[in-house]
Amino acid sequence: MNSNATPSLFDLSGRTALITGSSRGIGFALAQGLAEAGAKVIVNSRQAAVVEEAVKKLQAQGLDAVGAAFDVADEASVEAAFAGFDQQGLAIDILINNAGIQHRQPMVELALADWQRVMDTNLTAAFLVGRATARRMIARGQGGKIINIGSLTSEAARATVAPYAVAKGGIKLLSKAMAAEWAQFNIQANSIGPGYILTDMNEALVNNPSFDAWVKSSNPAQRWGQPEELVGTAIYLASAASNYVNGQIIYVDGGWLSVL
Ligand code: GCO
Repeated sequence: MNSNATPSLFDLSGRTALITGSSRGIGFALAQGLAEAGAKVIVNSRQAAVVEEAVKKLQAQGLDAVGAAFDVADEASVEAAFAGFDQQGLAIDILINNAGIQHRQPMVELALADWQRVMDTNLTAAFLVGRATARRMIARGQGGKIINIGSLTSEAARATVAPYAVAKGGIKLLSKAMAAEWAQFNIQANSIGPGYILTDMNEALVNNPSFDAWVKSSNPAQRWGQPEELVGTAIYLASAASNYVNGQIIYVDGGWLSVL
């Protein structure tokens, strides 16, 4: 491949990307990374104020960013948001289902409401937003990219995070289900499985010396990952470079799942 071909392969210019839960952490890093690769990015969170703050940060860097505050776990909120995109002429070419929450508690103590809240945000939301996105991609006849954010717990469970792990296991299979139904419409749906990443959600773990030591001794890189280290894989799965890749999960975990 000549050197002139590579930049267009990963270039996201002219594409519009919705990244759910992108006011901070992994979502914000992915929004920034896709914008730097040329995409127009739609920043999402439930709260308008944090969305606006994140959009301003990206715009201050000269990046093409707009905001959309809606609750990804609420069907009516999702449908209203997409009706708004339709009215604004915002056609989503790339969806990253990133929104997620964590709840750490032994199952025998876990309330059904907490189980349901995690499942609603970490799994059902990806279905709701994915469905709204795919309906429009299919209607437009141009296909597109869906990236669902999984976890190491898409592959193996850790005690006290059952609803999170079950949801993330579901995310892995949801990408495969999306591929099964939507590949014929030139939609590629894949997952990214981050390892232990330095984010607000994991602050309590980072600050726990024994947990911190466990993370560093459990992956051959012997360190936590940075949110920005997920951007390259996201650009790959969001770009023409992955047009024949579907239903896969790529673990960005320092080698954690590959070694005993
Ligand atoms: C936990 C963490 C993990 C990480 C990540 C690992 O409590 O174990 O929150 O769930 O966030 O998902 O891949």
